[in-house]
Amino acid sequence: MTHPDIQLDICGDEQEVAVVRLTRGAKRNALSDGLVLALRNIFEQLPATVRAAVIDGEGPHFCAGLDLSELKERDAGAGLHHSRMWHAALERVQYGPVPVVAALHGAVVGGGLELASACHIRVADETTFYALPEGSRGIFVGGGGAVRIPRLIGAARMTDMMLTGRVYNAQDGERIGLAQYLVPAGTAFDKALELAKRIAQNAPLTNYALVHALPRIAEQPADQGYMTEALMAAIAQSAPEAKQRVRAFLDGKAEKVSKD
Ligand code: 1HE
Repeated sequence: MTHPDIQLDICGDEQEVAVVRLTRGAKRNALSDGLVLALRNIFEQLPATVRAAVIDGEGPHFCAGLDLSELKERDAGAGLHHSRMWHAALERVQYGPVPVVAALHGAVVGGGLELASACHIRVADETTFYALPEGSRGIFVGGGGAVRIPRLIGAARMTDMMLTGRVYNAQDGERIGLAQYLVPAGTAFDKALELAKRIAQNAPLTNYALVHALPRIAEQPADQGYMTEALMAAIAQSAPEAKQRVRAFLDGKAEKVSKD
């Protein structure tokens, strides 16, 4: 199922990086229902060669959130299903087959911030700003933001953003944890692609552990978390690839950790 407002490109020497681009710049990449479903579909059907993905937005803004022109009178049941449709799509991003890097610029607002929060790494350029205008539109987050955003910045900051309409700029966004990387204007995509190519070189089982095990371990009570960690560690280190990588280091053939 293709959709005119989203594009998938596969790149890298081994077709290892998927670039998913929102292409609805004229509407600030506002997420219509069809676009949300198409996003889900893309993450459900990534080619087997893909080891990492980048999400990017065309035009001056990453994403203006929910397509407000579709926000019709919904009864409670329809509203519930609409929100659950977003959850299903963003769940495929967060718990899909590969780590996902968001390349942020301009507005990252409402559902756009919810989408960015479902990604594993956020790279923001200096034009980026973050807001949750749901409060001023008389609605609430519905795309998983109430779960994911407090885990990035804490419930108190999210409450402030929604109660007061506070907008965080790129510098402050990086400081409070909305993005892990802050880069010069116009370079977020290049940096995100560089990181995705680097991530794609990791052992697949390590990436799997980071996408699927780590967030669950972080939610577990400590004694269960330690046990899940031990099981995941044992599985990861049993992979032939892990043994080869450790051997390469011991033989002086692998990259050392360097601060430069
Ligand atoms: C839209 C949308 C949209 C722009 N739905 N059409 N999100 C918001 O409340 C954010 C609303 N948008 C904005 O505040 C601004 O558009 C921006 C700061 C993102 C960008 O400003 P600007 O000056 O570059 O663009 P613009 O002139 O406001 O918008 C260009 C066009 O995009 C215009 O349409 P046009 O036909 O007049 O050209 C806008 O109407 C259209 N547009 N944003 C529909 N969001 C799962 S629940 C999630 C809940 C939410 O996400 S609520 C927050 C919604």
